[in-house]
Order: sequence, then structure tokens, then C-alpha cells
Amino acid sequence: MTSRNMKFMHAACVAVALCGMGAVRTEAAAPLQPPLSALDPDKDGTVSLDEAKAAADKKFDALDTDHEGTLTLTETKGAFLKSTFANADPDKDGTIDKAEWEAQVEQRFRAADASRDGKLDAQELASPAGKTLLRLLQ
Ligand SMILES: [Ca+2]
Ligand SMILES: [Ca+2]
Ligand SMILES: [Ca+2]
Repeated sequence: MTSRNMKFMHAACVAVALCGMGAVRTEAAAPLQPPLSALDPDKDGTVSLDEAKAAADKKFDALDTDHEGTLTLTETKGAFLKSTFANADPDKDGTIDKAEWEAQVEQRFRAADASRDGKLDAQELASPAGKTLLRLLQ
């Protein structure tokens, strides 16, 4: 083998190695960009159900301006429509309490988790179901 061929082989090996590394890198979730990164305190590039619930808890408290522990349809500020509100209020008292709110987060989270791995990546969060969930988190 001539030294020129050796050089070529070496270049090819480097290219393959780099491609290999690239493939590994795309397997890990890319870091979430702001404002989504605020939903990912452990910075693993995905939002777990626990992270979603923590964000939803904060949002609930922010929306509950009269601190009664319940939200009326008006207080949810667009997180629910009149049509979805009834569904989220199984005890039919006309308000959503924290347990009902969390049940909705869980339901919307599962609907958005297309890969069924218990985590939402940027792509899943950008889906229509993901956006529906984000209304309860942001
Ligand atoms: Ca995370
Ligand atoms: Ca209720
Ligand atoms: Ca997922």
C-alpha cells in the first residue's frame, strides 16, 4: 500500500468515527430551548411527568389568584375551553381543584408521549397534544 493510500484510509476511518459519534449524539435528546428548558430542571433534554407536575403546580398557584385552591373556567385563562372544562371537573362543582388539575396533566402528558417512554422530548412537546399539555405548564 502506498503512503497516499494509507492517508486515504486514515481519512476514511476518521470520517466513519465522526459519523459514528454523530449517531450516538442524536440518540440523546437535544437540550430543550427556552422557554421549554424551564420545564427541565435536571437538564436531560426531556420533561418527565414529575417535572410536568411540578410546573403545573406552580401554574395552578399562579392562576389561583384568590387562593381558594380552586380554579373557575375564567381563572384557567385559556388552559381549558368550556367544552374541555366539564371533562376536567368530574365532581361537577364548577371548579378545578389541584387533584383535578393534576389528573388533567397526567392525561395530557400520556397523550403527548408518542414514544411511550415516560418522557417528552422537544418533538413531542411541539405536537398538538404536547401543546395542549403546555397550556397547563406555562
Ligand atoms: Ca428532565
Ligand atoms: Ca371540581
Ligand atoms: Ca416520549
